[in-house]
Amino acid sequence: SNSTQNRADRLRGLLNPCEPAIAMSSHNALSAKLVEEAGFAAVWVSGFEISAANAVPDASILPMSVNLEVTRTMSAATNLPLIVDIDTGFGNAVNVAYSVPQFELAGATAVVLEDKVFPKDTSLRANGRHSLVPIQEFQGKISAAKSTSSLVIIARTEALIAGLGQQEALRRAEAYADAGADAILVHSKQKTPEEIVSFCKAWDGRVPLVIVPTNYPSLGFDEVAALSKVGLVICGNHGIRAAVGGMRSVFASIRHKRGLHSVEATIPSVEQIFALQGDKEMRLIEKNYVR
Ligand code: SPV
Ligand code: MG
Repeated sequence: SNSTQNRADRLRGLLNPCEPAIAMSSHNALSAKLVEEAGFAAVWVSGFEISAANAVPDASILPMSVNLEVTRTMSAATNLPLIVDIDTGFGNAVNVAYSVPQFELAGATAVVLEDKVFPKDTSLRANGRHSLVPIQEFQGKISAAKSTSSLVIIARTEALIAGLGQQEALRRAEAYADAGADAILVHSKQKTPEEIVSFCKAWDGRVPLVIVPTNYPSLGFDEVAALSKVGLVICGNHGIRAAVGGMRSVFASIRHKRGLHSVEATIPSVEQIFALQGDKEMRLIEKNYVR
């Protein structure tokens, strides 16, 4: 079955520090289907990607309803666990107690809640606004998420992003695990893996870690597995970057070669898009029921 509980149980089983699961980013139902087709274990419902797909910055600008609708359509289109980025939870613990059950109803499997102040700024931007809420306040938000849903709750600390150092990152990660988080996402924007590797080595393993190696792509999945601390690796924004790269090159070619001939053999056929849309299934319904 494909129920929320079923996907949550599957995801808990996947969070194995000896063999980390890999989630691929996505911003709509079609890209989520491509994540599934490629064989990834889970879909990362990226706030950055959904913002980018709407041509706005990743800074608490879109209303929650947009992310909810993306989650709903993905849940209908795929069988994979959906790890949904809910940023700060759209406010304080009261907002979390409202938003998390909404994402559960929409088909989320896990939510990732980060310790930034609302409205958040995106993590990877140089000189971004990275104020964090106090530890106790964030523990309250984790408890609110746990007590209002049966989702996998992943608590994310931005302590390294904010430049507060490993001790503060560890202090926060421990406090969030103690508040009931099922896993801890620790984010880094260093261009090399040392900061994250050092954090992983210092982590006592009370819950699995989650990492997003966008800025330190030299850290391969096998090296992550060898650390025995990380249960999930998130590929943070490769769906939208692939989409932008693909469209740019096809659009430029059509403009400059003055016709569609230059790209026809290199892009997916219309039939391939039909297949992703579930056209075959619809034809069957048509045959059986349309009179
Ligand atoms: C996202 O993909 O929305 C993330 C990861 O939260 S990052 O953009 O690196 O903060
Ligand atoms: Mg995000």
